[in-house]
Amino acid sequence: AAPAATLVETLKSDQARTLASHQVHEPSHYSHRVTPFQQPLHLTSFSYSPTRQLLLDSHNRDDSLSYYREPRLGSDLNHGFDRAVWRDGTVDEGLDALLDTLDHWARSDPSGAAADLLAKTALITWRGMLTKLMLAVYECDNLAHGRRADGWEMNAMLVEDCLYLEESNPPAKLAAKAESERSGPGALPSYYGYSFEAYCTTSAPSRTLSNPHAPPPPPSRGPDEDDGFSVPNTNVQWCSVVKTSLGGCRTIVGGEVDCLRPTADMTRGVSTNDFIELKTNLVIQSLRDEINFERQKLLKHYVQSFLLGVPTVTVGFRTRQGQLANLQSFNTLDLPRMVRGKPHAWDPSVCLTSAHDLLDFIRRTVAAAMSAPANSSESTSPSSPPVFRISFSPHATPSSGSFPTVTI
Ligand code: 0WD
Ligand code: CA
Repeated sequence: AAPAATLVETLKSDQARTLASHQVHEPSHYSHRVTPFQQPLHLTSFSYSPTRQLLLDSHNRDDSLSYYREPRLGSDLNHGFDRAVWRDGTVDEGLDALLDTLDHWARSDPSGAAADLLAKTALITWRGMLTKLMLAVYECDNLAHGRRADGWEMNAMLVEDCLYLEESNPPAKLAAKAESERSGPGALPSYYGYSFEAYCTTSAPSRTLSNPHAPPPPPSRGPDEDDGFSVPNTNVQWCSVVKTSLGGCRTIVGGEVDCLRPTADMTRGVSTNDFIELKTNLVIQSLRDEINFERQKLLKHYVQSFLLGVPTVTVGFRTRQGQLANLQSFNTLDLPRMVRGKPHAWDPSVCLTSAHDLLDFIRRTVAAAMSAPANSSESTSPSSPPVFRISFSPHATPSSGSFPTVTI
């Protein structure tokens, strides 16, 4: 059976009411259409402080920004594990930081151009949500090939023709996730990612605003010789807010950026050209590892980075025990060519076209439900628009028949 995905119900009434389902087809179904995607343009930024305070004023919004420095091979990614500070994962932050930032950004622009841009925007969301929409087609493909496949749930709101999408995080789900991230068997591997970031970044490049052409900071020599390693605090984040357009749909996306190239010149403003995404991966030891890396990891890294205009993905390959064994940088836009023609190839235009179809389905279904006369009889207060739950299951579900779907 063809794989697919379904959107569902309003959350206002507690009973789930399925509004419509949308099948996600096999990748080849989408390969004959091209969906344009506009190069993302950085609009503004915000930081989360070490205590998870939201910083969005012009004097502090870049406080958590950091710069790349070359880590020393052999670095021990276990370093600092016992002292790390972990964000409170049980708090559902929703879209608050993004919306507060946009509000502040628009109010700080006396020309009104920022407010005009917001008024014309048709979609506002986190980059992570668009990543999920773009990868759904390949999750179905994973399932069709007997591999592990992930589903997801989001909330959608339509306000003045702008669609807002956030992750659906019921308290029980957040609590379980937070618990397993910190104390489960995945806690250490997840720490390795944060530790790698700490080895690769520095908050204070040797270049300053008054001396923008000083050489980049020296490479880190590891914690034993160098205190440049600052113990990870997962509260700290720097996020870029960009504008783009997906298949003609004007979109604003917020996403976390790990660091900037050391040559970035902030006096000229922020450019996505300087963004670097950091990843860790187990060292590749077999053909099977290599295929898995190219089919699963590079696809995810590509989509995630592409959506924010991040041109470089730097992967730290580590041993099971957490020693940094190797380092490799990829040009994001070269990644599709690396897998083209291989049996496990993936196609970015398939991701874009299937995501565009999904967004179109979500918007149409939500708009129809909101204009339906039946809706006015429900206890929806006029001041708060209804929230719709979107579920994607790559697996067959009773409501979707024999194939997987996205349901509202
Ligand atoms: O469930 C939530 N409420 C989520 C919130 C899920 C994912 C992200 N977020 C928040 C982030 O904290 C940030 O403020 O949304 C904002 C933007 O995030 P994004 O760039 O859209 O997130 P995504 O692309 O999914 O992930 C980027 C990074 C991850 O790095 P890796 O290299 O693993 O992709 O965001 C981090 C993580 O370091 N991250 C999170 N940070 C805070 N809360 C979360 C999370 N739940 N999940 C991933
Ligand atoms: Ca990262």
